[in-house]
Amino acid sequence: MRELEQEALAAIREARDLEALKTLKARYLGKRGLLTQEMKALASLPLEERKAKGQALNALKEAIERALEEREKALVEEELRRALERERQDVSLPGVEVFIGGLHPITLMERELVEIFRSLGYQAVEGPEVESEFFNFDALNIPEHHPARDMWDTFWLEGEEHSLPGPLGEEARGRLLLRTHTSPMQVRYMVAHTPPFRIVVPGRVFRFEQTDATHEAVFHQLEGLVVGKGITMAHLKGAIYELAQALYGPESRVRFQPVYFPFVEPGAQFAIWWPEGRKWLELGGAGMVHPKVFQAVNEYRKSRGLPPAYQGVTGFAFGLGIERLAMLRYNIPDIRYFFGGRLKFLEQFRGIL
Ligand code: FA5
Repeated sequence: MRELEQEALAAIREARDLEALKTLKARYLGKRGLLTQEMKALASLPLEERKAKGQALNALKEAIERALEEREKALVEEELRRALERERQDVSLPGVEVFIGGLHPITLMERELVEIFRSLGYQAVEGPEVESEFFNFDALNIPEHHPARDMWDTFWLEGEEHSLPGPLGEEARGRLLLRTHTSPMQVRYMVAHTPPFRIVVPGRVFRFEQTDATHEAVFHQLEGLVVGKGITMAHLKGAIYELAQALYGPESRVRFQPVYFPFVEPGAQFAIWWPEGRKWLELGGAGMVHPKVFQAVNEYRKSRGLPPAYQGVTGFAFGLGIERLAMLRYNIPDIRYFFGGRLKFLEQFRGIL
């Protein structure tokens, strides 16, 4: 029996896991276990011997049970300790950077400009990038074969099968093209609305042009249009002045020089004084809406059964390039970076929202 005891206790102490412990329990205490068999054999012993051996066997059974219990507790604890070790997390480790996108610098600049004009009471609207010849040229007093069309080298769409909705949901007239400026939205907006109003139109425009560090075939403009009774050139200058102040602070100034655009009279090109760089930035064209544009709008409205609405009013319009301002704002030396599709460039604007 001593042997049995020693063997059992040693085996239990060395059991590697709960499974092994279970096997040992069956081996000693199970229905056909070693100890159980010894107990059964008691019946055949003489009384005195039976009593003494019975006590000893009971003591051994208790000892084995206790040993099993202890070992089980130890194994469970061990397993828990190992699990904790395995799943340990070091909260002091530096985090893994999560990629979040950012806004494109042109979008950032565009939003900044729109916000400036919104604060001056302008509403922002958008027009289609595929445009008809009528809105991009004819209605803006640039008829076919007019030399002024050469001011804008155009990407034309091929074929006759395309159709495009006009400002009133009707089919737009004329051949289709990629708009060469945001000015066609002047006509679209006027056809569908009545004055007075103040709008800005941000958007992408296209020109069939050789590119260089300051010229792209795809770029962005912000158009402005204000129409109402008694609107004058002074209001135009005031609007551009407010833009300059908002962009470059109280030291900034504005400059207007006469220039020809078919859809304004008088027409001007304007520049803003950039105090930090100590230079004039040529931003775009502007002027008073040409009577012929109002006339084209009235005629269009009439053909759709709408009253003229553009009589006895005046208006000013401007159109400026957004890339130029973004290049200064973000210190970008070449306009071709914007849409060159290089991640290294774009990643610099990560997280700027
Ligand atoms: C126009 O597009 C006129 N629609 C502006 C206008 C609107 C005049 C309303 C009067 C009334 P222009 O072609 O000059 O004008 O272009 C305006 C501005 O767009 C330019 O001053 C310049 O800042 C920018 N721009 C023109 N061509 C390019 C180009 N290839 N790449 C980048 N920016 C350009």
